[in-house]
Amino acid sequence: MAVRDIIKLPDKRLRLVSEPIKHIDGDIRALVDDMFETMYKAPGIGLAAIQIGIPKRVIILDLSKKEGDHKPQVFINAEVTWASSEKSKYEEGCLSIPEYYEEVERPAEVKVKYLDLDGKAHETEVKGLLATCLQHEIDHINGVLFIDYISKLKRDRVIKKFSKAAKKVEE
Ligand code: GNR
Ligand code: NI
Repeated sequence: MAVRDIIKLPDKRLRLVSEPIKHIDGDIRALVDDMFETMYKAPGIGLAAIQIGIPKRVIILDLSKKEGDHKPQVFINAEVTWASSEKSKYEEGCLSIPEYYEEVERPAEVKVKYLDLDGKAHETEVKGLLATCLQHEIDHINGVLFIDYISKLKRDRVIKKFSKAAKKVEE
């Protein structure tokens, strides 16, 4: 188990479309373990494998509120199969865009098809924070970021800020 580095804006790998998992083997289980360790340390409530530089369709979530009371969830090859026309707004953040928060409007309810870590198929209808987070993570595995839904002015501003910060580190 290991904490991995989380890649940040403007890293181009955040725009990759991640590859489906063909076999859930020991390598995938080890990846999931590292992802949980990385997410809990950050701390965050969700993580997609691409955020640690691995372009595979693996998502983890833990929406439990109390510290120490973990409710880990794993979604392999997740896809949205239905979205409500009703929308909901939530102030989102992203570990790959640290300390930046903006309100995002998304479908209030979605149906999501995925495999669990045993390779068993599920289809679940979700709403609330779970719906928001799952959509945020499924976007990651499709190369989409929450800033893609805000105004171009705000998006350009945040990209510029992170690009400057990255240049400073290079110097
Ligand atoms: O930790 C996270 N919090 C969060 C808050 C609102 C909407 C989405 C999220 S996901 C984020 C972790 C992350 O970047 N996952 O990709
Ligand atoms: Ni994110």
